[in-house]
Amino acid sequence: MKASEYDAHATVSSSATCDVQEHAWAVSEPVPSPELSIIVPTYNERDNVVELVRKLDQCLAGVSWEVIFVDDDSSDGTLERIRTLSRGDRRVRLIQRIGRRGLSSACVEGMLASTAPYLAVIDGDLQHDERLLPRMLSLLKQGDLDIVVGSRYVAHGSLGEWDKSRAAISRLATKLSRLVIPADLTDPMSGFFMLRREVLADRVRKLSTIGFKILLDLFASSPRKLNFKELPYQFRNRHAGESKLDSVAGWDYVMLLLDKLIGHIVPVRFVAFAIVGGMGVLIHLLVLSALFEWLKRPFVESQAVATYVAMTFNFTINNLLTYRDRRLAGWRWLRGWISFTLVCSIGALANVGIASYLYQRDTGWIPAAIAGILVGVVWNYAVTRTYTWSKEGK
Ligand SMILES: Nc1nc2c(ncn2[C@@H]2O[C@H](COP(=O)(O)OP(=O)(O)OP(=O)(O)O)[C@@H](O)[C@H]2O)c(=O)[nH]1
Ligand SMILES: [Mg+2]
Repeated sequence: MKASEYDAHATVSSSATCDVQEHAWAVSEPVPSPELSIIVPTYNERDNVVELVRKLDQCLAGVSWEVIFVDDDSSDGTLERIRTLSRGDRRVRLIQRIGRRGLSSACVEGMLASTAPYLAVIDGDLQHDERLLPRMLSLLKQGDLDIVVGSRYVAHGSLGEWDKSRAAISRLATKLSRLVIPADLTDPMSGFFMLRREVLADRVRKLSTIGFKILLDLFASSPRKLNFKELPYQFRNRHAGESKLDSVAGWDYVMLLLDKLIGHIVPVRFVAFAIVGGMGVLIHLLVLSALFEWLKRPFVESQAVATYVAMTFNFTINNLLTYRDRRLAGWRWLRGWISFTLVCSIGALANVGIASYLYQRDTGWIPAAIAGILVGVVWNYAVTRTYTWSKEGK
């Protein structure tokens, strides 16, 4: 970056640094932190990041800003591009997350890594209109608003070239969002907004950070009604690269809504784990009847095969859905499968042990079986959560 740009940068945010300048150790001229951090979640956006920074630079003249890319270990060279940019321009920062996925959690981590009083979130594929950022900032600086949202649904906003089915799905998701946000926000699915730091601080511990919909999460986690304003923008086509929105995004969305509705009573991951477990029982019975009834294999052999098929099914589906943000691949998948089957085998022993104990003490067979199943599911959930899908992603 040119020296003159740094000078402008320092002048704008000098008020934020007066405390630091009083410190005895601040012998050289301190470089003030920016007033606006723009958080960009990225996953395989190699051919978009340079153009995005160029456009930010163009539209944010006179503003003290930085951009924080939060990248989930892209494999297409995005990281190298961002590092190259960052070496030449200290306004460009990078957080690389390993063994993790998720747009919402990436945005939250980016916001927490900044000290700026104003925080914006924008996609990395240039679909959002970055030219709204200066207006968002000046509206927030007036002091009455908590958050300014880029909306595709207010007058003069549009979905761009979305086909009918995608527009219908987005409208349905917007309607469903009313279950958890009473606000008359027209575009809670928007991923483009700017907020004051205090707004994040007030609700950061209540966020679900599941899936793609961080704005909805912020509104639904609010202890009080947020003062917001929506600005229209026209959703553009992707500049380069491919969409990361897959068929499982709908599942994430339902989990986010469920977490907001019942998460304070029971963890939503546990609900998902139990649903998958129920599906596993059906698979078990199907395989068992195929082997034992139709193929006339011995019962013990059929039961053993059915058990391992059901466990593998459960592991695969939980890896794809319940633990989508920590999903395992390659060797880690195999190691995860081994730990999952070991833990679930102990869970099955506990299940049978508890159920037999209760049955022998004249508890009816149905309550005894349910108690056994509950103990087994809770054990399996609690232990695989720690060992199979550990947060550290090891
Ligand atoms: N860090 C991180 N970023 C992600 C992840 N998934 C998507 N992103 C980024 O989030 C932004 C939005 O994702 P897109 O795939 O463009 O989703 P979308 O805009 O709703 O869908 P399209 O209109 O099809 O592009 C992009 O900058 C992605 O690179 C993820 O798991 N981790
Ligand atoms: Mg996009």
